[in-house]
Amino acid sequence: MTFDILTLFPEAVESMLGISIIGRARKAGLLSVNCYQIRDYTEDKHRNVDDTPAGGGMGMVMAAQPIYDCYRNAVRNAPEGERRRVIYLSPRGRHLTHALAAELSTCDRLVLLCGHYEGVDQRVLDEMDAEEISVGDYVLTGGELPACILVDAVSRLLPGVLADPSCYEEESIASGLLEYPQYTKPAVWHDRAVPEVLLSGDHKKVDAWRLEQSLTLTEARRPDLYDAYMAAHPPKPPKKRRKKEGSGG
Ligand code: 9D3
Repeated sequence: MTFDILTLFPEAVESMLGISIIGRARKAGLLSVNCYQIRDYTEDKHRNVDDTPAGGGMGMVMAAQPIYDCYRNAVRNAPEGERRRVIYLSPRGRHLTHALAAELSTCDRLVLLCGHYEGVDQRVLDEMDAEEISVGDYVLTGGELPACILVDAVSRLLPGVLADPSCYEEESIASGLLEYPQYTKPAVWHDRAVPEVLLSGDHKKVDAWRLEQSLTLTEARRPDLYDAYMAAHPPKPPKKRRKKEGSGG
């Protein structure tokens, strides 16, 4: 998977994606991140990338030309027929979810455009056939943090990036439930004991406790997830069932 990130702050994006699991995966060649400085593609003598909005109003709008030339350069040597999506990180986009991250993880290349100022000239979004993705309903100052979030969420789903693949099969959001509480040593800290069942060595009991904790937490905090989970995991029918005799009643 290759991520091409078009931004006015390539150093910020590069440093964020150079560390920890993603940094290691890049060094291992499991994915590539290429950051492009949009300002390098201006034809303006002052290297401006923005201009006043057509029709008037507040703020500035990023001009089409530098973004488009930057984009063309990024995909210049891309193989014909690769699975590619162009994404503009935008507060008016479709929300990023685990399901969308999983879908994006099947692509060969994701081109990510980070906006700044009040927005981007609509014509370049149309020309690149960009889809818009948001990371939630709050207002940020630019698309760089959202781009890093997207790269992080997608990359950890790529083969080999996580040490233990069961991490993403059993994990909370992917399973539809919030995660149960975790503990480590010591067994007592500040008068607070690790729940006894976790020290019992009885894996069946531990699993049952964790599921129950997940269900309780999810019901309290995320009734939306809880209802969806219950709809997808109906309680097991009773074992002994008599043969149906008509519709009953
Ligand atoms: C004047 C109206 N503003 C929209 C509420 C314009 C505007 C504000 C902030 C346009 C862009 C931005 C910067 N935000 C992003 O680039 C962004 C974002 C976000 O602010 N919230 C959630 N997801 C995203 S993805 C990109």
